[in-house]
Amino acid sequence: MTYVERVLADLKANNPNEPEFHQAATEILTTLAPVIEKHPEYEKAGLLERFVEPERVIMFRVPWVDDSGAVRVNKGYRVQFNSALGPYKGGLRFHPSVNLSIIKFLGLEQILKNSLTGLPIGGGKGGANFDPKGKSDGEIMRFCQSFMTELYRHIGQDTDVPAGDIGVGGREIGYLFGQYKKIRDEHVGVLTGRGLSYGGSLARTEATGYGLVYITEEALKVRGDSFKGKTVVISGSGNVAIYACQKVQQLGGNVVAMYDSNGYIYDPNGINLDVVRDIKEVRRARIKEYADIVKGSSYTDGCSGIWSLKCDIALPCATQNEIDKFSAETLVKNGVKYVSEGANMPCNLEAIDVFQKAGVVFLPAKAANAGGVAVSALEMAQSSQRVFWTFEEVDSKLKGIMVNIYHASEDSAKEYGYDGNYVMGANIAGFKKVADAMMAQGIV
Ligand code: NDP
Ligand code: 2IT
Repeated sequence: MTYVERVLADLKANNPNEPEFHQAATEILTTLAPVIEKHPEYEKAGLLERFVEPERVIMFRVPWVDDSGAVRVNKGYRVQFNSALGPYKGGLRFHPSVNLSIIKFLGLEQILKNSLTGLPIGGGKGGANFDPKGKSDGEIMRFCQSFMTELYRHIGQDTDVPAGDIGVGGREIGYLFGQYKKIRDEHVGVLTGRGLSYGGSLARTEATGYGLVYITEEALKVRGDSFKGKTVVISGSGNVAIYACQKVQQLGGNVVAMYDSNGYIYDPNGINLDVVRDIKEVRRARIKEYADIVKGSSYTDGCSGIWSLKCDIALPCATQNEIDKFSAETLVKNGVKYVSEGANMPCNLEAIDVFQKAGVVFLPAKAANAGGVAVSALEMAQSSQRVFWTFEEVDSKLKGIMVNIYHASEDSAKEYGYDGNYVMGANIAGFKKVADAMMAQGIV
C-alpha cells in the first residue's frame, strides 16, 4: 500500500458515514500521488494525516423561536480545517441537507482553493441544517443571532473569517455581523460579503460568478476561442449562477437554461436575467414563474433534465453532485466542449472521468469558483487598511487572480506529465504551498 492509499483507507475507516468527505478526499489525495512520491519527507512528517484531519471541529446547538412562538433547534457547525497559510476562511451554508460530512468536504476543498488565490487565507467552512425557505425576515434574524451567539467566541478577524454560501447572502451576513458587533463591541472585518455601507467590498457579490466566467474565458482564449455565440447552460439561480449568467451575456454568450431546486427553465432566445433576479433575489419565489412571464420559454419539473439540453459550455452553479455519469455522457454526446464548476463538487468522480476521457476542458471548482473567496480576502485587506477600492480595481484584481489560477493549474499539470488535466494541476498547485507552510511550521 502506498502512503496515499493508506491515508485514504484510514480516513474512510475513521470517518464512517461521511460520503461527501470521502469523495473530496479521494479526488484530492489520488491526484497528489506524484507529488507525494517526490517528497518522502512528507510521510515522515505525517503531513497527509495532518492535512486531512481538521485542526478543530465545533458543533453547537442553535435554538430559536419561530413566528408562532414554537421553539426550534438546529445543528450549527464550524470546521476550522487548516490555518497554515492564514486565518481560517470559508463560507457558512444554511440548508436542510447540511451535516458534518458536507461541511468537512467543503472545508477540505477550501484549503486548496484558498491557496490557489495566492492570498494569505487558511481553510474553513460552517453552517447549519436550517432551511431559510419560507421563513420570515424576523425568523431569519433570530436564527442568525442565535447562531452567532455561539460562533462569536470561535472567530475573529485574525482567527477565522466566515462568509456566505448556499442560503447565506447579504441579508444573513448583515444579521450575523450585527450580533457579533453587539457581543464583542468591535466593528472589524470578521465576516466578508458585508454590505457596502458597513465595510463590504465592491464586486464581492459578483465575484464568484464573474471569476468563473473569467477563468473559462482564459481557457477559451488560449485555444483561440471566446464566449461569443456560444450556447451556455447554467444550473442554479442563486448568487453564483446569476452573476455567471450576467458576465456570459456581457461577453456575447447565449445562456439558454437555469434552474432552482424544483425544476429548470429553457429559453432559446436567451435568459432574461432581470426576470430571474426579480423572481429569485427580490421576491424569493420559484423559477417556474419565469415561463409564465417570458414568451417562448418553458419550465420542466425536476433538475437533471437540464443536462440533456444541447450546449457548448456547461456551468454547474447549484450544489454538490448535480452531474453524474449519465448526465456527463449526455452532455458529451450533445457536443459540450467546456465544463467549469461554479458550485463546489457539482460533478461526481465518474462524471469528471467521462469529461476528461472525452477531451472536454474541465475546470474543477477549487480553481473555477475561487473568485468569491479571493475577493473576500481583498475585502479583508480593505478592512484592515480602513479603505475602499473602486469596483474596477477589485474587478481587475479578480480577473488577474483567475487568469493566474488557470495558468498555475495548467503549468503544474504539465510539470507532472498530465497536460490538460486541470484537476491534477489545481490540486498540486494548491497543495504545494500548503505543504511547504506546514513543513516549515513543525508538527502542529
Ligand atoms: P445560493 O443559495 O445563492 O443559490 C443556490 C442555488 O442552487 C439556488 O438556485 C438553489 O435553488 C439551488 N440549489 C441548492 N441546493 C440545491 C439542490 N440540492 N438541488 C438543486 N438545486 C439546489 O447559493 P450560492 O449561489 O452562493 O452557491 C451555489 C454553489 O456555489 C454552492 O455549491 C456553493 O458552495 C458554491 N460557491 C459559492 C460561493 C459564493 O461566494 N457564494 C463561492 C464559491 C462557491 P433554490 O432556490 O430552490 O434553493
Ligand atoms: O465556497 C466558497 O469559496 C465560498 N462559499 C466563499 C467563501 C468566502 O470566504 O468568501
